[in-house]
Amino acid sequence: MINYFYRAAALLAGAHALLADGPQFQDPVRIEVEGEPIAIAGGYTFPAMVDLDGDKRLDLVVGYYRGAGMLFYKNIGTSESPSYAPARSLMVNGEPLVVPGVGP
Ligand SMILES: [Ca+2]
Repeated sequence: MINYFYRAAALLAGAHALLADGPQFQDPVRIEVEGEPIAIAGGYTFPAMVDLDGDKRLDLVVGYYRGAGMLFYKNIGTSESPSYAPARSLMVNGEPLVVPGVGP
C-alpha cells in the first residue's frame, strides 16, 4: 500500500512537471475575413489548418455539424501572418461535400 502511494505521488509529480513545461498558448483571437469575424451557422465547428491548395500557405478548413459540410478559407496572406479569402464550400463532383454520419 505504501509502495502504491509513493508510485501515485511520483506519477502526480511527473504530471505536474509535464503541465509546467507543456505547451504555452497565447490569448485567443477571432479570425476575420474582410474585417468581420468568421461566424458559421452550422454549429459544432471543427477547424483545421492545412495547405489544401498546395501553395505552401496554411489555409483554414472548417467542418460543421448542421449540414455536415466543410468550408475552405484560402490563406491569401502568409503562414506566419495569415489573411483569409471568403469561405467556399468544399465540393465533390459539383456538389457540396457532405460528411456521412455527421449532423442531426
Ligand atoms: Ca494554401
